[in-house]
Amino acid sequence: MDRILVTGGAGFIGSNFVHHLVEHTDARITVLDKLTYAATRESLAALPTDRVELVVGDIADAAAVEPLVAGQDAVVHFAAESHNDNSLSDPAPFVQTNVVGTFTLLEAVRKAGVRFHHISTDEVYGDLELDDPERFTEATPYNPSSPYSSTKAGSDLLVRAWVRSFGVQATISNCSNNYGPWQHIEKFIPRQITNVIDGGRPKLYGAGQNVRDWIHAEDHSSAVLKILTDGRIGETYLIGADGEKNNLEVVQMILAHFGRPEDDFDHVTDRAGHDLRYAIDSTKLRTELGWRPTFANFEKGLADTIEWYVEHADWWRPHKQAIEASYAAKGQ
Ligand code: NAD
Ligand code: TDX
Repeated sequence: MDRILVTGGAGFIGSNFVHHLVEHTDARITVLDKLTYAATRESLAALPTDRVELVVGDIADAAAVEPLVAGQDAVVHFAAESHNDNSLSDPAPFVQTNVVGTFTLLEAVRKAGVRFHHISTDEVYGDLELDDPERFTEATPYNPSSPYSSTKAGSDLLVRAWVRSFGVQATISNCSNNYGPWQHIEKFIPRQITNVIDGGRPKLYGAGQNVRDWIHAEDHSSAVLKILTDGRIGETYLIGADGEKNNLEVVQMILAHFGRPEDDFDHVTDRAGHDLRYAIDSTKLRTELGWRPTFANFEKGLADTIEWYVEHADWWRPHKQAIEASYAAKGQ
């Protein structure tokens, strides 16, 4: 694949993926990104301009999307509204970007006959009990809880229908919670790291017993590239790195890193409809495609990420106060 279009490539995971492509392939990469509040041009700034081009545009704008898609060997689709809490305050952009945007891209790849990989989330499967011995697999029924996850579920189903009805050459991956550099500070791990750096206290929703299955964004990227090159058309692959931790454990790891007492955090108002536990069984990806994560040690990956936020305070600090004010207005 010589030419790859990456939608949402100026966001957290998309930009990590663009870095991964530059390092591990010879492809020329076009990033299509609307540059919403969640995007950052800085994340792409160090990349060679003869390999990576940024086009500012909306994935739901067919007139902008179709000519861009037509010249590509593949489209890897990360662009989305991605934050559950925002989807509870205002679901409209989630429906527009995640559903209508994905539909617009599918029509473009259908017309141009271009390979498509759709990035999705484990949240489409709903949640698990804390003591459930089962984890999510590709056969788990869809049962999304939030406006965000329901729009991601809707977009996955559109992709499946376009494969079956129109023969679109597509694959889907559903990944667990990512952490790593360039994650927006509205999200759990960077919010707590930056609270502590600035001398504040982490904010735990409810009792902090909710479990997330953490994977480093670099491991997500290597899995997506593997599926793009070796995955079977029409298939879904779950991506996860056996990283289950409850939120309290993660907060206490962050506090310990800074030498702060383990109870130096606040309990705040819980998220409405808060999913209890996500957990991924990635056997299919590992056995069929031979993929393995490289960040096997979460504590080490988290420590690297904390140091990254310490070193990149110029990037996040200008936005910190406004984000905390909007959480505080909701009692969070
Ligand atoms: P993000 O919010 O950090 O970045 C999203 C990017 O998409 C931003 O650069 C934004 O400007 C762009 N975008 C938004 N609307 C757009 C539009 N209409 N047209 C063009 N660009 C638009 O998100 P993220 O955390 O990097 O997530 C990327 C993808 O991975 C999403 O599809 C998300 O559902 C999925 N995912 C995320 C996680 C996670 O833990 N963050 C886990 C599994 C799957
Ligand atoms: O301040 C907080 N305190 C807190 O306890 C925040 C922001 C979150 N939380 C909790 C809620 C969740 O249990 O931490 C957990 C993680 O929260 P988020 O970072 O908002 O992630 P989550 O809702 O799990 O969704 C993420 O993973 C799946 C991504 O945002 C999605 O895009 C992805 O699909």
